[in-house]
Amino acid sequence: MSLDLTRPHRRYNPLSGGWVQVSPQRMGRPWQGEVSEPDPPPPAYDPACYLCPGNARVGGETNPAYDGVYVFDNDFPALAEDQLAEINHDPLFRAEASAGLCRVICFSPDHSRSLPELPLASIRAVIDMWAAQTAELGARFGNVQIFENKGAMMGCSNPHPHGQVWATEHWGIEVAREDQCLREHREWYEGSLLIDVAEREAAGERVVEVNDDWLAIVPFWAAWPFETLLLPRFAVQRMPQLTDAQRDSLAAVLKALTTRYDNLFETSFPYSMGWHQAPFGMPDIDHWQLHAHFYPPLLRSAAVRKFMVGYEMLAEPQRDLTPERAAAMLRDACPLVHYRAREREA
Ligand code: H2U
Ligand code: ZN
Repeated sequence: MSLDLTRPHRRYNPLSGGWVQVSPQRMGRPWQGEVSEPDPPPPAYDPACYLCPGNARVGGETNPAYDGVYVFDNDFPALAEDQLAEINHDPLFRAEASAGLCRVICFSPDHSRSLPELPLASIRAVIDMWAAQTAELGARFGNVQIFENKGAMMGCSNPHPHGQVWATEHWGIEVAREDQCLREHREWYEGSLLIDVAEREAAGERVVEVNDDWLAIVPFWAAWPFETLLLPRFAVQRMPQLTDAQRDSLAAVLKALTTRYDNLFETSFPYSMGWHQAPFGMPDIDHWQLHAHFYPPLLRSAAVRKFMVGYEMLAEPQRDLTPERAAAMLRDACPLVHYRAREREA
């Protein structure tokens, strides 16, 4: 007898070693998102924005009149470049120096357009910058963490389209866990975990977006309601390895996926997203596969979010909406016309 996935069950995350509690029986009622009035887009230029071209930043510097992607050193970096490699060995109060640097990546000079609203060429330019930052910082640091925090709900106060890159000597626990899981999968099953997942999922019920090179799925083990995993359908460990054609097809998938997100509840969909790629400084990276995670907090509408509290803080994540249902909802959302484009035309 096989496991009944319509009843409470747990799913294993082979990429993190964690589990998620799934409670589909709590999804009895029909699941229609409340539609709130769409938020008006911000202006294309905001004189008060510290990321707009020509404006002063809080740190005192002035942004140039940039017209593409613009990167600068974070004026309030979380890491210091010059920390000596000291370790505090106290068994109870252990600490070590953490060296690294933090940069801010403005995706576009246009304050009003988030990633899905940018033309494909601009998204491609962001991808090229991600790859260039990876190559440059990978020569000096162990982990190059590229990410985007989007929306006030995720603690991002500025709608100007931007992401960040933090490069650190150490890997960070999420990267270290993935490294171990990817390595173990190769040892136990021989294949590459994420290539195997992409092959098994490519025509399945958890697909959100797919083209010849890329696949976006709500993973079987997703913890957040509309969490997605963006996978290459070919072997690649790091972003700088991507060819021109693979970067173009990535831009297309990113645009379609984030357009679906925004159209789902007709809101600029908040999330934290970021790339995982092979850490630097180790010789053997065959078990690695480049991929991106999207972790959006929304559950049922532009205003109703999922809270990871209570049982989830103390035991493990839980969800009612199944990943299969979430993928179907994202597939039903339009990938082509952004809701704000309709508003702009009106
Ligand atoms: P968010 O992506 O979470 O919104 O963070 C924006 C970053 O921009 C944040 O790390 C930096 C903050 O330190 N920042 C500057 O470097 N200069 C500024 O003038 C304001 C914000
Ligand atoms: Zn701005």
